[in-house]
Amino acid sequence: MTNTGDAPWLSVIIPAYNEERRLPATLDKILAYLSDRPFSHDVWVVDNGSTDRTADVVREYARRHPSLRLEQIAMRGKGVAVRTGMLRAKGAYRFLCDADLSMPVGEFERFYPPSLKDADVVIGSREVRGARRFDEPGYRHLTGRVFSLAVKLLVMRGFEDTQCGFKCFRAAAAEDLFSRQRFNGWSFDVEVLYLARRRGYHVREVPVSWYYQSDSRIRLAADSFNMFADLIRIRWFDLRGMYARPNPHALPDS
Ligand SMILES: Nc1nc2c(ncn2[C@@H]2O[C@H](COP(=O)(O)OP(=O)(O)O)[C@@H](O)[C@H]2O)c(=O)[nH]1
Ligand SMILES: [Mg+2]
Repeated sequence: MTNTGDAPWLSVIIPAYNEERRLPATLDKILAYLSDRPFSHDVWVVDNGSTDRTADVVREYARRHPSLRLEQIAMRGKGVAVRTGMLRAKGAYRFLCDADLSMPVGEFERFYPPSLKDADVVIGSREVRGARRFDEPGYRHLTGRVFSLAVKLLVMRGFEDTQCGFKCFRAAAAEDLFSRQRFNGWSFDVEVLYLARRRGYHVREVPVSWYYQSDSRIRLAADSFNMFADLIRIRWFDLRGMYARPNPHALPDS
């Protein structure tokens, strides 16, 4: 079933930066999977600043798949791309999915009803019991664990893996959280989860089977430094009352 104007049940949001190579396989799997589901859906690819054929790939697929949309914005960063998708999409559930689809698409259903009925936010985790990781180089896992420790020390306890690229939000939670969060880059996940806690949403971590994909968009040294700085900014922003009301600039100009 495809969406014909009314809000779909599920909106899938895929941030994409120079993903012409990884996107086709991902779109094939997701679109095939969704077309067999009993619920309505749409899929949003949010491209900001790709210098390859990412947008053309999406346009080609959209000709055959009316549920697929291309959203293009000028500002760089995964955070602003995800925020734009989360606030523009209308799905009752809004599902973030990285362009490299590093988890079997069949595991999508762990993130929404009937699997999980009363969670507002469901996040994939590569660290909780039942999770499996494949092919990940030791240094990447270690970097992830160090970041996770920094999150615990500087921001909040209780999450083993804030950075997994699969997260699902009930519509009201998506709108509330993404209209408040500020980061445009990689650390938006931590900020959103901090706000989710702070605002009393029911957050669940579910295990995923995660397959490491080389060819990351992360520049490990430079991005790690910025991400640590952002962790400190979260508490500072909160102290200054910046999360008390929606950010008037949450949606960038197209
Ligand atoms: N739209 C957009 N997406 C981005 C940007 N940076 C990263 N992404 C996307 O974020 C997701 C995760 O990136 P990836 O390179 O797989 O990171 P890793 O899995 O943590 O190594 C992918 O879907 C990327 O295309 C950006 O600046 N804009
Ligand atoms: Mg990845």
